[in-house]
Amino acid sequence: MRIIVLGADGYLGWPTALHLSARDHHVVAADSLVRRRWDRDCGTHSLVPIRTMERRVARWRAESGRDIAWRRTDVCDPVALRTLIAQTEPDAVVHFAEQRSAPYSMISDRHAVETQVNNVVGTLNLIFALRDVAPRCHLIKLGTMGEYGTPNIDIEEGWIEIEHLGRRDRLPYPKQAGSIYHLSKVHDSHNIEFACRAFGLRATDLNQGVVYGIDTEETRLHRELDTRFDYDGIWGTVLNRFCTEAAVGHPLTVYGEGGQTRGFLDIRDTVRCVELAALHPADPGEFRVFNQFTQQFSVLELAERVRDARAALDLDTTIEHLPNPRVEKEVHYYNARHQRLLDLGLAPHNLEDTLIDHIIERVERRRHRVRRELIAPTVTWRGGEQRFAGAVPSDERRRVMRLVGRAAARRTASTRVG
Ligand code: NAD
Ligand code: USQ
Repeated sequence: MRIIVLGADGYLGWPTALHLSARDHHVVAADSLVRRRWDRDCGTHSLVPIRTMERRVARWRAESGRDIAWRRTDVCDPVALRTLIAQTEPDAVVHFAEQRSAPYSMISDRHAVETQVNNVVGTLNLIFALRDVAPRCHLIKLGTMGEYGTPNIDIEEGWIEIEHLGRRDRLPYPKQAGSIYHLSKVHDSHNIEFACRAFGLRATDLNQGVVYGIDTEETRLHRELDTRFDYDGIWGTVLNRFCTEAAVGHPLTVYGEGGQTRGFLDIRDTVRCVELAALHPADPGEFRVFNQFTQQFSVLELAERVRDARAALDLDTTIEHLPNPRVEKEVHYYNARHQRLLDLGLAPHNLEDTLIDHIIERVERRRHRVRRELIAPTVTWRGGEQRFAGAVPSDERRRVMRLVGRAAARRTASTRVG
């Protein structure tokens, strides 16, 4: 198949491009490299050094004898995106190219707007480019389990049968996202579902859980093929953070009670899920949703898994319950279906202590690069991030942000009293 991977410089996009190329698909890798800029703006960095895209594809050619075509492209540039699609004539486009951090989207109004514009506009550009240039192409879109929130009923795969006042229908599953970022994914899903109905596009929305892991079969071939690994309070996801914290002797940072339950998957399963979706395309006009995760855990369970894996090696790890910087339920019901990718042949890598040990061991080799001051969460849902340089370009702005922060704190206090 001819497959475009959008967001190919990212944590998941790069290993996916390699995985598809290794299986003889013709891969075009595209990215605007904006994530490297966001890292500079936030003062964050990938723990594992990542090479330029030019270097990565050259190394892949040297190791595998296969070509990945690299095209620097911003999906928010409609002309560039159309040109890429017209020149490639893809069978599938895998769309990873979004701002994907919930804390980043909550730093300030500017970051909220930037997140939703980047994500929603990019996806709209893609929808219209496909309609006009490649209407039979299969759109494989990375969504998120966080679109559903944590309802007190079972979570279905995208659609739910509802009986209301004696009538029945199959309707999109209700969404209750937990951040401005997660909401951008809800808006994308609605826009894509409409495009399938209105334009006859074929799409698979992969509602993915939280990913963990540091490498895949292909990235292991050479250190120049490494993918990025985030551990800081803005970009790091929970299990990768806990493994980093354990590696440097930092307490594991459980937010609040830690009963927050989510779907999780190994990065090796991400790349396989995308391949399975590509090999089994949606029908024309079909908007298909797969819940892409393999196991559910609470945050506290994960911390305990990491602590126990360390204890087995006679190493002490402490768990610290921090005040939760987010607004989210800390104890709740959670049961989400995730059958459809298993039906297509996914053989999950369940979380093993050996994998936790492997991530920690890889981090330990880079422990000199861990900047401990980046570990604490700095963005709160109610008050944003007052210390963030990008959010405070002027003294006046700094003053306003301080006031906003204080007002949010007062509101929270009075809500508690009330
Ligand atoms: P990442 O930040 O590592 O990679 C995203 C890539 O997209 C970056 O390289 C960035 O430069 C690029 N990008 C962003 N906006 C772009 C634009 N306008 N044009 C071109 N390129 C652009 O993120 P990731 O962890 O690899 O996540 C990839 C996708 O998977 C995201 O859509 C994310 O929402 C989704 N997802 C990730 C996780 C996870 O745990 N990492 C879980 C569920 C869903
Ligand atoms: N958490 C902690 N301690 C930490 C970090 C996080 O307790 O040090 C908690 C959070 O409060 C939250 C849970 O762990 O309850 C998950 O947080 P996360 O940062 O690992 O994941 P999240 O913000 O939901 O976002 C990540 C990716 C995002 C993707 C999402 C999948 O960054 O792109 O969409 O996972 S899901 O969670 O299923 O929506």
